[in-house]
Amino acid sequence: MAKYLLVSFKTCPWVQRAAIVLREKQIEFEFRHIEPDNRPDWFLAISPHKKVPVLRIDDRVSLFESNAIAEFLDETIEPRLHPADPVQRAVNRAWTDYVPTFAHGVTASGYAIDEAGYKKALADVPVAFDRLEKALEKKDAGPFFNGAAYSLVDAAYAPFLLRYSMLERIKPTGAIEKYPRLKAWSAALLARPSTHSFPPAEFEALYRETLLKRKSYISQFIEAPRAAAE
Ligand SMILES: N[C@@H](CCC(=O)N[C@@H](CS)C(=O)NCC(=O)O)C(=O)O
Repeated sequence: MAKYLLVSFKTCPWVQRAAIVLREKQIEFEFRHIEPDNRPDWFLAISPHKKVPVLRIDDRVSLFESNAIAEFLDETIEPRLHPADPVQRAVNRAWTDYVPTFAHGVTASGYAIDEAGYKKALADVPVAFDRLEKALEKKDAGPFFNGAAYSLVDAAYAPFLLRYSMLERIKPTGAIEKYPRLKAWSAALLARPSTHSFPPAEFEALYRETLLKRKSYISQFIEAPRAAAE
């Protein structure tokens, strides 16, 4: 088996997507976290856009872009996560193409710096949710995007549904309640062990730290951790 190194920022959703695919395929890999504000020279030399994730294989080849990494892993290592049927595969790829728009739609509210920006960002959430709800309506019953079989679509959306759930715990909006299929899909993905690169509470604390550091509007609603029992 080849040697895999996944270069990461701890809270990067695109890294998480690649890590999920590695875990779903039970591929052993070294997970190396670097700091966004202090990217080492060895990393800059292997990452054309200076971004994570980079998947380094056998210290020889460096792959970048989470979708390209996921597709490569799916082509080279069993079990195949893409559907066998070419039409279904094309439909799945079309939905992974929608991920960046979905990601922006459901998580931009976390990065808005004032109330007006926050409200504007929230208005995009139902648009993204509605698209996925309709896509899920066309599919078999869950729990996953294609039904019983886990796929690359699940791996691609899970990081953003997780972030949405964390934003909801800071300032609830209830937006997902109108989308029962999406809600059930999100619950299945969040319950899947492969989704998580860190223990969930630890990751939520890290995510909240990034929102506080950015001084985003929503960060004022983060409650200080409760003191231990008096
Ligand atoms: N389209 C890329 C997005 C990767 C990306 O935006 N990574 C962020 C961290 S989450 C990054 O490295 N940002 C650093 C920068 O933009 O300089 C992918 O899917 O891999």
